[in-house]
Amino acid sequence: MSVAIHYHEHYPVNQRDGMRDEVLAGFAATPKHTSPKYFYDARGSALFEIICQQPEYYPTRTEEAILARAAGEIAELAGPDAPLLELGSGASRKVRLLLDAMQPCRYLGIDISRDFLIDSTRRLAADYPWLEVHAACADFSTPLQLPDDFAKARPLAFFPGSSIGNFDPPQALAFLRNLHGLLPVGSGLLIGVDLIKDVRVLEAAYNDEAGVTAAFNLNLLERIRTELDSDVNPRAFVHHAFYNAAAKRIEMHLVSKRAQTVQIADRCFHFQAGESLHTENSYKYSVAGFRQLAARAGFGALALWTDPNALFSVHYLCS
Ligand code: AVJ
Repeated sequence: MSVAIHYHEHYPVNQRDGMRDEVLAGFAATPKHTSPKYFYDARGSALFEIICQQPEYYPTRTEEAILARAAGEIAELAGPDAPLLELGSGASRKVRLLLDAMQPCRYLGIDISRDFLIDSTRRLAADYPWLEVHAACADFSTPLQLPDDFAKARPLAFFPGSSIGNFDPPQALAFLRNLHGLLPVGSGLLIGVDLIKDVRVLEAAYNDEAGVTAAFNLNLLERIRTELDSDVNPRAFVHHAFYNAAAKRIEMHLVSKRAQTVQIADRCFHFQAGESLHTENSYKYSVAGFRQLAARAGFGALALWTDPNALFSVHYLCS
């Protein structure tokens, strides 16, 4: 059976040119860095789903347990007619808990990984025949736009998984302000935010025994090699992830095993032995710290849920 979804094209058409320019600029900078949004090609999105199942990676199962417990309350806060909007929908698994509780008429999934997005929203449409399913491919580092049906109807926006943690605090503020401007007064933002905790628990989550996070990190180089005409060899780098307590963030790096020169699109970049490419930040917040940030973007705090071990938080904010 083929199921119809409504697809909205938002992503700049020259996706690959954008990636090439950004990757070249990041490799030319000191220290070298890349944006975590480039992790999510088809293989990267699939690896991320496997990370979510690792015993050390507590955020996914903890957020799911919180949502399972809070879904009824969330549905009441959102009201009976709110369409549901999901930012960074990925495999669209967690949102099923909200769909079951809210039974909205319309759902819009937004994600940067287009083929993955289309697959998962098709599956959603097949499993929820009463639901009008929309999909839009978009990059959250540029201002978002919403289709009229959603922007005007006081939607509930759902931003799960602590994806907000990928932004540094000024970017997170800009993102929340943009969202606040898009959501009419009276609409809600349900957002999952990872909490500051014991450094051993944090570091284990980004250094799983099975090596899936390492493979996810190294896949970025494989993507650069195949999509950007590069000779970079992922095996010449090692995964390194640690908690930077002063900055309240997990940092992921790819460390060069030896001195080497990497070519990308006719440009050469030199790595010293032990030099790193900084590939991701994942910021952690206290409840109060995140509420402060949200307040500066114009959001009020309506409700909050955490788990018994205070690993993860889900905030219901109002616009
Ligand atoms: C999707 C950004 C929330 O920061 O935990 C998981 C990505 N990176 N393991 C996170 C990620 C390495 C994840 N976010």
